[in-house]
Amino acid sequence: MKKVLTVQDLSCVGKCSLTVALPILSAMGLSCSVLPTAVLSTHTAFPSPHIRSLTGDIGPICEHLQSVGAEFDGILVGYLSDPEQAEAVLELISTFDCPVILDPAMGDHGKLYSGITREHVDAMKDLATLAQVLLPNVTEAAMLTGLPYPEQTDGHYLRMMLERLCMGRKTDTVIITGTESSRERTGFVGIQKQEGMFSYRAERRDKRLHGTGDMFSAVFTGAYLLGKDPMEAGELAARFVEQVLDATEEATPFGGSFEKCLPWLWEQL
Ligand code: PXL
Repeated sequence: MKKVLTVQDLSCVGKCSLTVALPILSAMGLSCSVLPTAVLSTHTAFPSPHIRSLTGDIGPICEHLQSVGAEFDGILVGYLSDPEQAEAVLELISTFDCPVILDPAMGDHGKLYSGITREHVDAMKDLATLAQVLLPNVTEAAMLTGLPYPEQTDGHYLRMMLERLCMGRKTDTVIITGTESSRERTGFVGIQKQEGMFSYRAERRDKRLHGTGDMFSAVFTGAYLLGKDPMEAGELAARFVEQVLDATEEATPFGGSFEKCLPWLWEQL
């Protein structure tokens, strides 16, 4: 069984981060361990969540995991609640020598999430150089490259972003998600260092749902660690998100009905 560790927040209500990654990775047949970066009453799209950052706990947790002989085939890193956590995560990455998939969860639709600072963006840039796979949305790709956020994403601009993001010391693959090619079509564009560019397009759903980026990165990580190539893993992740959007009657901050789509996901593997 493939073993994965996922490092991101635990939001009690409002499905995102660990509350979607753990069930998705388990349903895909991976053995999934978790390291919460923070505990929040809700994700930050709800007003004034209670937040307990676990920055000081990441190091001791990591040391103990190492002392009991824990090993992983991959690490999925998602939302961090403060920039100091990036340093603790860098330590963790060097302790467990395995591929890192980074979803640099910092913002969407051209804006940073509430509570995310410029220092946070800089810390995420450092972390990005050590990841094998980067899964930013268009907003996060703009933050990481320092390029302006494009209201309209044209192919040349996305290619420039991909090439810049792929320059990290360890980076092999970058996928930029939520690349709307027209009012009707959305998808992703990717690059793999040796293989070149790839892309995926599908009909755009008229719903904005919180946590779909986290679902994408969880499905991608599961498929990638099970041996699918980045294009196949990305396509499965995108199709899963489409299923979730279709299965969710009302798009609220409480999150999508991804649970209904887990049997479908299992059938695809
Ligand atoms: O889905 C990204 C995400 C994850 N975790 C927390 C968030 C957000 C986005 O707002 O607030 C706590």
